[in-house]
Amino acid sequence: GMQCEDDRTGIGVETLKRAFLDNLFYVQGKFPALATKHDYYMALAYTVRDRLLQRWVNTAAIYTQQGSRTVAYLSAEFLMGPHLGNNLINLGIYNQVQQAMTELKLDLKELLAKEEEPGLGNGGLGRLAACYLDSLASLEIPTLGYGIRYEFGIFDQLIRNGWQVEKTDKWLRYGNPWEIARPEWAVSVKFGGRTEAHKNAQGRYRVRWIPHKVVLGIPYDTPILGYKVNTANTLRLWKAEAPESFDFEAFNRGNYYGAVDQKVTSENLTKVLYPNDETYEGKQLRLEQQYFFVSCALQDMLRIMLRQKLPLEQFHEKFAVQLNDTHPAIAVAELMRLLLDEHDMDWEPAWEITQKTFGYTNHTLLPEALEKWSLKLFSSLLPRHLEIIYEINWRFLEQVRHKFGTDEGRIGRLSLIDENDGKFVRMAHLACVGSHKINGVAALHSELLQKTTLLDFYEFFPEKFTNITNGVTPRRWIVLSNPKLTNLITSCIGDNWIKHLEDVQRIETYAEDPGFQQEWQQIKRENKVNVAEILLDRTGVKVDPDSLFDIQVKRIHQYKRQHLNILHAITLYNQIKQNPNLDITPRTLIFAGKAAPGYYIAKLIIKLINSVAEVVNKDPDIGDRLKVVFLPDYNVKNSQPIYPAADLSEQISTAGKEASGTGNMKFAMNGALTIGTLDGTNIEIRNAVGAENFFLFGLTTEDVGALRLTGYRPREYYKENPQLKQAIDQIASGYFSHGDRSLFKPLVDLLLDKDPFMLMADYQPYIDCQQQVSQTYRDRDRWLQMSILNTARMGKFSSDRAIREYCQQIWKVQPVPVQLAA
Ligand code: 26W
Repeated sequence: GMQCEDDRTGIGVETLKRAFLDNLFYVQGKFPALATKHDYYMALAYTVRDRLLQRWVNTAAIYTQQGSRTVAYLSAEFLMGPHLGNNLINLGIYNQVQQAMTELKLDLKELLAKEEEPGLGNGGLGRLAACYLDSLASLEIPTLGYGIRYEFGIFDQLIRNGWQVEKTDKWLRYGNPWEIARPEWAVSVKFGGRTEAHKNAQGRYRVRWIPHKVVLGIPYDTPILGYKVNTANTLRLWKAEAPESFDFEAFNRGNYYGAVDQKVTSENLTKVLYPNDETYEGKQLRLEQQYFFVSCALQDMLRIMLRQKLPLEQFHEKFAVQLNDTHPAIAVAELMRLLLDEHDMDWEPAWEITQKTFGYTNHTLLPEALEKWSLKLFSSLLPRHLEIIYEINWRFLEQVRHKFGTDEGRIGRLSLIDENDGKFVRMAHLACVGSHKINGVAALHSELLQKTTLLDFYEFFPEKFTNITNGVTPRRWIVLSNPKLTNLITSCIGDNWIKHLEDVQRIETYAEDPGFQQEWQQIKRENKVNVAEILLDRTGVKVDPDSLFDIQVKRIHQYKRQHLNILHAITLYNQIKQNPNLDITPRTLIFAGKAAPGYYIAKLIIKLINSVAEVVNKDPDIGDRLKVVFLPDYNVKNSQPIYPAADLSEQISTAGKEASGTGNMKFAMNGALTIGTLDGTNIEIRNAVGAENFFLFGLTTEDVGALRLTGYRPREYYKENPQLKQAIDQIASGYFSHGDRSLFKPLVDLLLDKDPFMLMADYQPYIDCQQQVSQTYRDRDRWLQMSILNTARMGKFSSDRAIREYCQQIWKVQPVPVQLAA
């Protein structure tokens, strides 16, 4: 009846209260006297989910009716972050829900904090996928995100005695109200075994794959609502299960324990996210995960086509499939296999469809990140795919010979098979050959791809290459994270900027307005007080909200140079110690980020940060002039208050190493000034905000290359620079490690002998630039004007702009507006 419908869709405060109490009773099985905070969170989540479902079902109905062209975004990682707050923003009901909770004597903030975030990603690449899903829905583009439903996402980080300790992330422990299992759409995925030839009905040779094992893929769907539209797209994540028939009946008759064993092995497939960032490991399970979700996704797309009665020859017209790095690149061979072996297509049309279907985004130039699989492993797991890859390679190299003649050097460099040192399948090469477009994620990165890593491919098919500079969603990274700044901006220029971030430029006229500056400063201060409370609560360190908040938050990696930042901290410390009355600009240095569990030097850098923090923070000579804090367990939830509280954003990677960076955008949008190198998107941010509003330092990519060639001698910088020498000597002598000289020796030796990321060369320019930062911060009006101009000029870095470019340049897909059925 009417009453029931209204309770599940209505957005008035009274309706929301009634619906919330109804869900508490009928879903959680609790009445208020017995309910925990978590019960209240669940009741609210289900109340919000009801409102999403109305839009989700309508969206699905319209896409099915219209047979809409659809983007399929294939990614091994989706770092979504908490759903509740974001859904409240996108539904436009944040304020009503806040009031409803207040009237029920509950605190919305506390309930939001109860959500366990789905940390199904490592860092930049996974979070980019999440921002892109938000923008795709907000731009009303039909989209399916396909990935893996890891039972354990990225580990939780504890800090014990200054060291990182990893704990498994049990995010599903208390249930996940945002997903709906769809076992009716399960698919089978084969592994191992052998192939054999047979003839089809027309007497043509075909190949049959007789697998060693079969695993079931069960899809779990999460609705992805756009901002103030009715579009709710789907994130479809696959869980591996043992097929009942396979293990319990035929295969293991009479062997109950063997059968259970089989089940455990199958379910291990989607058990855990690999926590490596930017370092490839040739682990069998990782290749199994990649093939599993890719096969599930492509079979799902074929099912959708068959249901919509579309001929498979139109696959590339129905779906634009994007490969998020090479992790899903096996899709090129799998689509070929499905079309050839399972749908009886011939090679030429299947190959044309395949190339027209895929686009490939590259996210890294680091050689240690490029995926390659040994032929031994590959052939034992995916024997049919290896045959297909050989055939693709043979035909491709024929074309290369046709264009360039027999240039064996070039052919060896382009081959899908690496034969330099053992034999490997090169996944980036498979992705390049199997796609019609290849893009980098920032202007510099795309240029370097064409000039270095993918030069031979660029020379062979230059028309495939393009750049699409990354972006982030202003809904999560401004509206949800920084409500106070959102209100100030909206009170000046209305709220159109939330959908069209270019419009935020209109606040430029207030950049020198004293009243506006005053409010801007007040908001930044309140955001800093908030983070000061979090730091006190999580680390016990008390910081001064009036000090300059200097923040570096990101995965810990040598190329990102957190240790350069620490050398600056030590330098400031020494300057104060040498001159106890020194009138310096007080600073709080905040660090956060996880190290890959097997990355020894990164873990040592965490220990160094905490060791320096311990000495600096308890030294009475230092007082409030310098504090160093490491905030444990950096994740999406913990990061949201951080960006709005920053005065200074540290983006100090060695030039040429950071493909794009996206944290750099989140900081600048929230009014932080950047100290950074000419790397990744820093370059474009600086061009947008103006060179006079950006603190630039350091070697350029060209300088780095030239210095390497002429022979880089890091120890010379150390010998010739007394401040640098003092800092390094202190680390080496045990000054920060209770006299232990061995602790940091590996790091010190690395810096003085090899210094692969050129900290020694960039040290003095960095220190000088930081001095400029300190000077500028003392000029309050100047700093505020710079801060306002940074926010005002960041419009380009909305993921909406990036997604519009993908739609036009790569996917050729149009919006499909959704109306709600009455
Ligand atoms: C196979 C091991 C492995 C795992 C993850 C290699 C590489 C990765 C990712 C590609 C690492 C990653 O997240 N790269 C980051 O992608 C962001 C989004 O484009 C960029 O902003 C970052 O600069 C880039 O480091």
